[in-house]
Amino acid sequence: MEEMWGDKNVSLDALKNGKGKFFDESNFGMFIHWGLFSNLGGVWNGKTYYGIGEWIMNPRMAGIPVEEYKHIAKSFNPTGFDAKKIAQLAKDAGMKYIVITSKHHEGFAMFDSKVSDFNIVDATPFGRDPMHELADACHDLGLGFGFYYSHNQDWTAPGGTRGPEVDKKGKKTTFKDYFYNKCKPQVKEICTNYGDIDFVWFDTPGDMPKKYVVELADMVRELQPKAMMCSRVGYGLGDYASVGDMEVPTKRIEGLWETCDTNNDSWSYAWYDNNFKSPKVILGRLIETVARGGSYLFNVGPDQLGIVPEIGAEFLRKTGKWLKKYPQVVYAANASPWDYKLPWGDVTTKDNNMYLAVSEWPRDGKLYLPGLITKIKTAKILNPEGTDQIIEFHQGQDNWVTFEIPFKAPDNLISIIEVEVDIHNGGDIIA
Ligand code: H79
Repeated sequence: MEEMWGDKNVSLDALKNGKGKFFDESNFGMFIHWGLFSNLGGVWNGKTYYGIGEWIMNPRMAGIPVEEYKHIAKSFNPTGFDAKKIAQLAKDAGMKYIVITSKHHEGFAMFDSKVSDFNIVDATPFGRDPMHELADACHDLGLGFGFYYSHNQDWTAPGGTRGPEVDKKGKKTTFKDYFYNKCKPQVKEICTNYGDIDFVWFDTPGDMPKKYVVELADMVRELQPKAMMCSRVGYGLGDYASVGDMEVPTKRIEGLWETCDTNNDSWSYAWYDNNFKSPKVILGRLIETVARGGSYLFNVGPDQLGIVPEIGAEFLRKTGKWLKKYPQVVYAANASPWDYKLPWGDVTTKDNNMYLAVSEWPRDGKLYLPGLITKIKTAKILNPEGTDQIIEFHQGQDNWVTFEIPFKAPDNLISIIEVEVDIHNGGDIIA
């Protein structure tokens, strides 16, 4: 099956007509993978399966039969789920929006669905609609909110891609049955029952027939005209491009785009996975994404009780503390003049400033910038807790710039040098 990722040919309308403004300026959001698979946490019948946890049902992992998988719902009781706490975590991390899995490939609806009773309200002892609670919490904190919905794959619904081929009565089903009996009506539910939503995030369109993709996209447009739709809906539709899973592009990409990344090695919770990205790594990947012109959607995986693992949560709070010190480096910031990462870090721009985000602070007291044509006015190390430090620089004939910097890194995560240049002089900035 062909995965239609990295489809960069989406419409630029949302960039031009203002609909994409919030997305364009946010640059940092929270992705949440939470579903029935979270109740397993990577374990089936006492055996641990390593890999991405939300794929545990797949034959390449545990290969769980549909009826046995459905049975997992009976013990799914995430009483630790606290929507306000999760929304507050996103806010503390400096994230501007949340996108959560309303239905992943497993086919389990994490919302109150009248379309299929394989949902969190009807099939579990929990009996609450956590999507409603999270939508409200985001609204209260001024965060954007949206849903992930796997529209093509459905491993438990008859006719869904990689799903059962026959219905309960043994009658042969087709993708069309799944589309009209489940997919489209459920997407209608998530686009109707949760007020205005900001994102609709489809995934893995594969070889889903175009007519269904168009029909679905048209319905989303009609029901949620302000929602930003991700390009993984398929066929070049959508308002912004989504590059490959966990991919930080190495070259600039024009237009609105996002990369999704995760805080450890899985999207959904896996008990053994403590390989959490540190605040420095998160910030480095966020800044690199913004420097290539994109937005960074960073995932957490709440566990079987609905709780975000604490190590990852703590790393996110530390990330947010740094962003509070240097918000201008990320929010509404634009791409680097350089089309690539530099040896010591990366560059974002805003107004007439370039922000040199130095993660590998040079030990020899000199920091180089290659091929800068436009003249530098001032350069200073930002020190939000004290006085900014003006630094000396030399802009040579060959356009190389040398900054004289202190031997010790000013910030133990990523240090920021603000360089004022005449970005809008109409001429070239770099050689
Ligand atoms: O939701 C997350 C993933 O579950 C979803 N996209 C992100 C956002 C996704 N769908 N498909 N894929 C990712 C790629 C699937 C990779 C696989 Fe495998 C390779 C599936 C089977 C072979 C990984 C390795 C899972 C099982 C073995």
